[in-house]
Amino acid sequence: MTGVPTFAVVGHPNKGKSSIVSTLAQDDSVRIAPEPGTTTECRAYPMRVDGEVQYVLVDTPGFQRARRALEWMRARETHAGAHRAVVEAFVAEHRATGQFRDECELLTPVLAGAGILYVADGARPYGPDFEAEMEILRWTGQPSMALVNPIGGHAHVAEWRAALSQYFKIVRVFDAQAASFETRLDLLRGFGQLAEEWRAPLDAAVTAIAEERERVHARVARAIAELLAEMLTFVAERRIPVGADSDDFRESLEREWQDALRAREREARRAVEQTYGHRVLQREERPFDLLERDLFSIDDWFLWGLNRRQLVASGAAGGAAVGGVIDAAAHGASLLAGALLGAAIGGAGAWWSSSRLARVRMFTLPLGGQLLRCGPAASPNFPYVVLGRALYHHARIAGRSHAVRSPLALADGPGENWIDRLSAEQRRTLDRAFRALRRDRADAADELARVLEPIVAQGDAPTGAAATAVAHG
Ligand SMILES: Nc1nc2c(ncn2[C@@H]2O[C@H](COP(=O)(O)OP(=O)(O)OP(=O)(O)O)[C@@H](O)[C@H]2O)c(=O)[nH]1
Ligand SMILES: [Mg+2]
Repeated sequence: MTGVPTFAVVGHPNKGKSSIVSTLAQDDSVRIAPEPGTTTECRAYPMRVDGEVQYVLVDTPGFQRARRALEWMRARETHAGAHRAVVEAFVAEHRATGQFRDECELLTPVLAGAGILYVADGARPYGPDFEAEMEILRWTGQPSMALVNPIGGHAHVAEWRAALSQYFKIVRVFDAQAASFETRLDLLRGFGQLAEEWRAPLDAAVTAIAEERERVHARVARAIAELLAEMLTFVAERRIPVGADSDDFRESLEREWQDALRAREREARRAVEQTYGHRVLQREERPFDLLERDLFSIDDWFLWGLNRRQLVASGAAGGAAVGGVIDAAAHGASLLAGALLGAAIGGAGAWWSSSRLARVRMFTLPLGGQLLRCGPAASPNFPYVVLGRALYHHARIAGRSHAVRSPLALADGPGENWIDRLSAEQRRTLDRAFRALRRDRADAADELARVLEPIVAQGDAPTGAAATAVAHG
């Protein structure tokens, strides 16, 4: 039991062993599937922080014939002190014959010194079948803990607790898919209690992982600040022949401009996902998925945390006219009413429709020809929409267990209005930073990243909207 603390996750087939490995190793490449027998070989997943291995989780196949295996062992049992030797003999003998393949495979890392994490499903009743598995594990003499994974509910958790506590000193309920970051750290501290020599390395691992999380927040804040910097300054340009009618090019240039911004937003999302170690994340392209709603669908803007009061406030601060659109959308009124209201407030409402988000202007080039330019985004609301979307996406990713295999999707809205959670000072600083970005001030993105860091961290709260995983079938 020296070296890096190593834990073998063992149990019956299809009880969420691989899911627990995936969550605790923060690795979404672990194979997880609804059918039993998905994992057929042991595989070690090291949890690294900054390249340093903190602990190792070993995924294993489930027990297939535990009762027969135990019968074999019992027949050769001489005295309790020899239990481990009998398990070793069992593996040595059957490795060669290929019998009890799964039992041999899963017992190998345990006999090599791994701690045991025995996984049970709290939604299914306890039965004597499991006793043979637990008995065999006890015979190995390795430090052990039981985890009840409430895969389909908590119906039998109490019953399992009672049974497991006869075999394991520590029994915990741990939901592989819904466990928050804090719950995971807490479980790791629990692993440290299994053996004296594991306590210090696991405490160190918890510290390292928590510090890493802060660095992740800083990286995400920086990624979002850079996204905003580009979104607020981006222009699309096209040279057009002298004498050509600019109207022939206007629409396609606007489309190009919008597509570029959409692509930039997608890129930033991928960067955030990677930062959290979600490498193979799938997406649901459903029309009602909020994350897939179009950036330029102004009807949806209120969903991103804007309400009329805030729009007016940010508009006033930005020195531009704003107001109606979001209010109209939120109340289901027509855009026309919004436009009129906006016009009444500020006089100018050039960006009510999505195509008017950015102005298209024509320039005559000194050496002949003309240049059509679209952008940059002029609406004072636009940075709040981009930021609202980015923070919402971040919260979904930060709260997502690496064991979840369903596509990233949402059933409900961001709910709480994130802007309301900001302090007045934060709002003022944001507004200042947005204006500085628009003026292309060199340090504006740095300043914004600094303001965003605590806001991003706030979005990673364990009880946030992100904690509710959406399961699809
Ligand atoms: N809802 C929910 N489903 C879970 C949870 N843990 C596992 N599952 C699902 O249960 C099924 C089996 O999960 P696995 O992690 O592959 O189970 P396993 O014990 O490794 O299975 P084998 O490798 O086949 O022995 C998968 O469809 C998982 O998505 C959980 O905490 N909540
Ligand atoms: Mg598995």
